[in-house]
Amino acid sequence: MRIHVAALALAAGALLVAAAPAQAAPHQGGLHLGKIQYDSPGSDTRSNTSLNAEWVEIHNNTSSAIQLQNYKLKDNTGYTYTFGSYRIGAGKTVRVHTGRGTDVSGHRYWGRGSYVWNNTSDKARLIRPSGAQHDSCSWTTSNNGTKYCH
Ligand SMILES: [Ca+2]
Repeated sequence: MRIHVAALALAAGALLVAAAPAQAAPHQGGLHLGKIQYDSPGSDTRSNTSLNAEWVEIHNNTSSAIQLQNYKLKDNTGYTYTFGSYRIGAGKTVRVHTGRGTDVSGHRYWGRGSYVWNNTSDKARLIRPSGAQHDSCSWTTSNNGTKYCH
């Protein structure tokens, strides 16, 4: 009888553990990779407009501003974008475009002359100034050009 009760308690515990991630699903929380438009719409002409339509968003889901200086974005090949001084406000998003442009609030420009994020499959990594990986997000062609990371 006792064993039976213990087994039930274990089963109930397992259910609780299984249920927990679903409640936290909408956002991973903290600072994280958000939406990624890895396939610039239309043909890949390498025009600056097309390059800038390829981007990665980083979302600050915390209740405080975060200084992103020396945070890095990195692809599978090892291409790296390093943030200069940029304070991302609480609940704010910054979009890092592949091409050239003038940095403004909410938009940073990598300054590349060619695409960085592979259309077939790739993985974006957000690296802390210490070099530790903070977040990552990968995709394949099945994501139809835009990946929503948590
Ligand atoms: Ca691309």
